[in-house]
Amino acid sequence: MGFGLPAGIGAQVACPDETVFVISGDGSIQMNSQELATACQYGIPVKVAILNNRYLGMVRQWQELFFGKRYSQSDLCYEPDFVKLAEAYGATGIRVESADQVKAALQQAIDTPGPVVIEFRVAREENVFPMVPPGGALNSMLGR
Ligand SMILES: Cc1ncc(C[n+]2csc(CCOP(=O)(O)OP(=O)(O)O)c2C)c(N)n1
Ligand SMILES: [Mg+2]
Repeated sequence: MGFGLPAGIGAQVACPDETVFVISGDGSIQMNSQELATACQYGIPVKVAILNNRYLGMVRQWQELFFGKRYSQSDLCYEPDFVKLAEAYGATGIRVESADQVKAALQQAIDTPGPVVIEFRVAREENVFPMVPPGGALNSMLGR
């Protein structure tokens, strides 16, 4: 968590002729979102796609499946407005709220010079599989 944006900035500097996308969760991007300042300061046109479920989703999924849905410290419903956050740094912010907006938003990000943040609002409680239960070995993996 937090590695994506600085790594994407580095990749974009190393490959100035490529389009570089960072794909990040909403929790993860907040661990280094201040690096949008670096991208803006040095004109590094990295594109950031945030998959925003307003949870530390991996933690929430464990709490749902193994701890009786007792959500603790995983609810991120008090988050910044990521479009405004991007704009506050001088980047471009785009919000996607439905599947039919995805393609146009990606094209807009590619066509826009400079750093761009796209916030994809996704289903809050979608799960990700396969996963290994707490204390389990790989042969007890769920959702294979
Ligand atoms: C620095 C760091 N802290 C904690 C973790 C443990 N961890 C793994 S995924 C996760 C939640 C990630 O939340 P988010 O970025 O919103 O992605 P989501 O799972 O919701 O898609 C956490 C806390 C980690 N991998 N790295
Ligand atoms: Mg999340």
